Amino acid sequence: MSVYAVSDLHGQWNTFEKGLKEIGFTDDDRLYLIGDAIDRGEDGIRILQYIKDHENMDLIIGNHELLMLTAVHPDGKAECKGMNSSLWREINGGDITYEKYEELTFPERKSLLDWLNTRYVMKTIKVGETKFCLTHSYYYEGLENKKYNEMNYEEVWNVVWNSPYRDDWDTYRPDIYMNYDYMFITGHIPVIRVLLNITNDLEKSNFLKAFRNDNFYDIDGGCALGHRDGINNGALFLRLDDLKVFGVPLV
Ligand SMILES: [Mn+2]
Repeated sequence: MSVYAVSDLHGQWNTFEKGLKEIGFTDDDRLYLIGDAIDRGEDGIRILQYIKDHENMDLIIGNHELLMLTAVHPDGKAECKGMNSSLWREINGGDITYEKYEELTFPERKSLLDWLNTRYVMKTIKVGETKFCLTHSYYYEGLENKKYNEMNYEEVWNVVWNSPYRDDWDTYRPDIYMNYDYMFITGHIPVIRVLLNITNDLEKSNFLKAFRNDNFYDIDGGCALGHRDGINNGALFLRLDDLKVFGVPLV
């Protein structure tokens, strides 16, 4: 049995499905999707449903799931008037996700929301001798292993939006976690963007590979960018048992 992590699939169902085949994923393995299953691409709801329906898969909340949960009606009605509805649908590519969500039956919507509300925001797991902290983006001591509905909005917001690798934000500090005992697995900022900040050279940045800095991994392969000429993006599956990375180009 192996444990895998992937992040930021952003509605790219075909790439997700291809990745599961390429890693040879079986019912004995485990998979964590570290946030941003939805938006920009069209099949985010399908990805969420698939993860929900598999006991050996789980989702960690990302900023796009936070946007959705604070945009749609909390009771599962087909209504999108929550505080983040325009931020979600107009700015962050949530329109296509809401369209698909609306097509679900009321019980399906309700059950999907109940499930999302009880997902973890930062999850710690031990694989072999290594302690991993799975978080969409940021780390706050003491917020490990809390579910979305056990945290307040600001706490969740800080974990899923702040980033040590976003050079235009106050939280930019790539060495911030080195004193912690975890191996951090995150997404949120496409690796190509992190590398461009460092190298300022597209040729040296344009690989479908994970980014590692000591005990910090970024496995956002840039599905959010979609198909773009000259950009090698896709999904990055990381096997936690041996830290092997499987790059799956966008289908
Ligand atoms: Mn994100």
